[in-house]
Amino acid sequence: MQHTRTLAAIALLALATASLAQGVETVTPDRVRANFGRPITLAADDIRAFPAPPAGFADARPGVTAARVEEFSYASGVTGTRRLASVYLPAGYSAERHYPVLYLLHGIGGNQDEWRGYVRAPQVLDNLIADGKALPMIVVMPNGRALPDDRSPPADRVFTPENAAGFAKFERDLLEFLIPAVDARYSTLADRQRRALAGLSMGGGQALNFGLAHLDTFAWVGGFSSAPNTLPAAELLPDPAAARRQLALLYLSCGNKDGLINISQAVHRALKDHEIPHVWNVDDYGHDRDSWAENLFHFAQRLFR
Ligand code: FER
Repeated sequence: MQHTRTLAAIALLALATASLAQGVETVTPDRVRANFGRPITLAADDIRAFPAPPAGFADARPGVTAARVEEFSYASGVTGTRRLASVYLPAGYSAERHYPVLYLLHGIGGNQDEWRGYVRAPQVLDNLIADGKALPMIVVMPNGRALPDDRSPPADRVFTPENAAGFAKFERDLLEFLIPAVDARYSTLADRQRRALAGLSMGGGQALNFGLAHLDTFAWVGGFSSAPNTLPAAELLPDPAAARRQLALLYLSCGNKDGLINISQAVHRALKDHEIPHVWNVDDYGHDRDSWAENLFHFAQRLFR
């Protein structure tokens, strides 16, 4: 009897841990397929908030000095390892000046190179900064999978509870280890008004979950095509008045051909219900890099103003 009860308790605990580990539900290939395949219902306000960026906005432009993107490593007490981040230092970076910092988080299969290589974030930012449309800023692109082995998994192991759990564990890694290490190494403006957190897909869910839970650390938060790791609205916004008071910018975007749009729609609707000002930009893409590059273009221009 005791034995049966103990086993039942262990099973329950294992279930609870597995679902808590990624915030909402256990990741399995079937669930993921179902999530991407959900029917898309668009509301009247699910529309573009801004005109599309000019052609070439994410290409290296003659005459625009490219930023330096360097590899940064830090000791993590979460994983017990040294972990890597790609750090964008804007053209003309000087230790005599201090810069605001954007933390930019990748998707479920990516790593610290996804924003740099796949999305071409450095080119987007170089062009905006050269044109005076974005303020010079440091952009930290970490590895958001806080596991001892944080390499991008092979294709057949991307959508597993183990991989997804690493993304939840990144909350403490970011707050307790990465941010202090960045502020120690670089010439940062180390206060909430000068610190932003944004991400794409799995990283969008992380940015919303961690950013809204730590408004004392981040005043600027962006979720692009946020994944089902995004917490339910009631958990994301336990204190709507505090969010209203403390957020400098909350930015949500998704493509109207992305099967995950219902996640962002639910957050947008809750924000509307609570009268929390935010940007809601729905473009014509699917779950694509084009949407992420364009939304970085729109988001970066509005940061730290
Ligand atoms: C899911 C579907 C997609 C999920 C995560 C994703 C947590 C992430 C996709 C991405 O990062 O591109 O059901 O569950």
